[in-house]
Amino acid sequence: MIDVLANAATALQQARHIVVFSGAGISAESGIPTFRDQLTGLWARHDPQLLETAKAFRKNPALVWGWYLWRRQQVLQAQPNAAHRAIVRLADSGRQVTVITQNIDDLHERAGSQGVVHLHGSLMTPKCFACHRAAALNSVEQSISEEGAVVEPPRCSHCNGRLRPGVVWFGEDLPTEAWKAAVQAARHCDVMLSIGTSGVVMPAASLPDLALAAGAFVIHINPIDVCMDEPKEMMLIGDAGHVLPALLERALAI
Ligand code: BJW
Ligand code: ZN
Repeated sequence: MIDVLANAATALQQARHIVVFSGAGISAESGIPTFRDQLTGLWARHDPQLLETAKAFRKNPALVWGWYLWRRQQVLQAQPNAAHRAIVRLADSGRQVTVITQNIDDLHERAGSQGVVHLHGSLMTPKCFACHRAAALNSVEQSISEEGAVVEPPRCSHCNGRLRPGVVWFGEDLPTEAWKAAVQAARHCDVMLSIGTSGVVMPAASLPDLALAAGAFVIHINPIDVCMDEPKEMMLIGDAGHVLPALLERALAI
């Protein structure tokens, strides 16, 4: 670990453009559950097929809307953690830092990161299921929701369709501009920090491959080994809230 940390610190020190590619694990220490962790992940207790697909929404919109209201409430009550904050210090050090997240929370933004690219949408931007128009958050029912609550979704002010969360479910395309920006950044970075993702969901999971193919270093931070064993990959085992600040301290004394 010490050698890998030293090598990762050197790569970071020499980088001009750094991409931070984050997944659910970066928000775990803020109290937001991941998806696939076996004991604590959302999908250990909830069937994603019943809650996180367009088919599920068509079948039971109130169950799905209630589920996302509850998750939004969890996020609103959470605070950015040491890893989110460390990324802001990294950007403040004068390097070009592009934050690409799979997460639908706003913890990067609340820590102070700017221009965050959301590949899987956001809990904060509902849209119409029928006409796809974005709906302002203040037009959306703000009621506090319990886990398992069933809440009828509000209606679109244009077409009276049901509002749905502005997130990307399986089988749906990623937002075009976000995906283009992510590919562009992955192809032009010197280092990608891939933090807290299991790397199984496509096409997001292909971004580290793109960065490696373009000659960048990819530094993974995760309590479990997610390395693909490519020559320019490095694996830092541990929680993001500990490992990332330690890495930045070593690389940049920040
Ligand atoms: C820590 C930590 C700590 C814990 N510190 N780390 C075959 C090939 C290519 C594609 C496909 C394919 N078969 C099917 C597909 C398509 C599909 C896909 O990829 N499926 C695979 C699962 C097989 N992809 C799609 O459908 C995507 N769209 C698409 O491809 O469009 C084109 C198309 C159209 C039509 C048909 C087919 C294709 C869309 C994907 C949308 C993903 N949506 C979700 C839900 C979002 C809304 C919501 O939150 O409810 O996005 S699924 C879920 O997974 C969520 C996440 O963003 C995403 C990734 O999860 P993530 O972040 O990696 O979390 P976990 O839980 O998996 O991992 C957490 C990690 O953190 C773990 O490693 C922990 O160890 C670690 N950790 N504590 C650091 N303290
Ligand atoms: Zn509408």
